[in-house]
Amino acid sequence: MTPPPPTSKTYILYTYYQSTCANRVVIALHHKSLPFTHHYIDLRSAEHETAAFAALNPSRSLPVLVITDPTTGTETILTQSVAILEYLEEAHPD
Ligand SMILES: N[C@@H](CCC(=O)N[C@@H](CS)C(=O)NCC(=O)O)C(=O)O
Repeated sequence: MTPPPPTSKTYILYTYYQSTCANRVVIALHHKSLPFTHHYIDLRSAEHETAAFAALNPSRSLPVLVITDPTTGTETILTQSVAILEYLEEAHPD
């Protein structure tokens, strides 16, 4: 098994198994061998409509990628699957 590329950043992906938009980000993270944590948001029970989730993404949609850089303590929240894919390609080019 190929070891993951060095990255100091941690990734949390807010996702749901029936979300095709979130699944394209899952595919990209696996393709780039980037470790990440799934945080499931149950679309069928409208968990994405809760105030807690709206605080994370006011558009109340998946996916959301939370990027934490432990060296600076900064946390970046990205939404929109294509924007997330662009970020991953720029941060971790093949
Ligand atoms: N253009 C957005 C679309 C996001 C989107 O519509 N996500 C769906 C899941 S695939 C969602 O969260 N739907 C819940 C809703 O809109 O109520 C993207 O590509 O990320």
